[in-house]
Amino acid sequence: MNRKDFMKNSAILGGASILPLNNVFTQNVTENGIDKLVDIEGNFIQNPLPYNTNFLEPHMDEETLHLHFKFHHGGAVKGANKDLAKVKFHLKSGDLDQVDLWTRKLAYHFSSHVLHSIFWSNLSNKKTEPRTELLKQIEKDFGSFNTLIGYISKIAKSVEGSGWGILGYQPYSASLTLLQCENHQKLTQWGVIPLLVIDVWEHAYYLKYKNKRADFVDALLEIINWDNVAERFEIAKKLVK
Ligand code: MN3
Repeated sequence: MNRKDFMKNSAILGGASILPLNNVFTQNVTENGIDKLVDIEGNFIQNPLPYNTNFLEPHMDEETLHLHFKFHHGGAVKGANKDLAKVKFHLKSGDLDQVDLWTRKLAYHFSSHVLHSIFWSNLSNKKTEPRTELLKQIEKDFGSFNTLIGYISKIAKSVEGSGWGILGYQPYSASLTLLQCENHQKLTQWGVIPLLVIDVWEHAYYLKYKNKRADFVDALLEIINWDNVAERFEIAKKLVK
């Protein structure tokens, strides 16, 4: 991102214009302030990782990050494009026999694309903590930052099967809320905008952490980029104004 684009995005972020130029999220925001996940023709696109594949060592090993980004996230993007093409094909042909199948697949693949795109930007290689407006909202909705950490940790570790622990902004109640998402698309609340997502599919940790999902979640919670979560919180509030 060049300086001009950065200033444009910073203007959208309002008070967040003091963010450093190398902030990982500012590389991927659009003029609307949310992640750009489609090209000009509406095809789903995967943005490059905002860091090298060894950036999250030792918390997330390089091989896992490479495989996860390229094949799991990348596969979801390919899948979503195929699903959308199939939906359009069936709508055009007028034969709707298969359209329910591709609609379900699109919900699964595109939700995976959204969550993975947020996930990469949520991580850092150093310890940070929420400040200012985000911290105030956390204290209002959960009591304290420590309580939130305990809550999201429990939610993420105890997902049944594959899924995500998610902190989101719920515009209908103007509050933060947690979701224990199964697969990529189940157990949501309508309207929630994800701010922080923790991938607990086995592909996210099995090479390094084996069966110890809880150890992986504990390690990830040490490297959350709370500045990124705070940016997402500010954008979420602006989007629904
Ligand atoms: Mn994953």
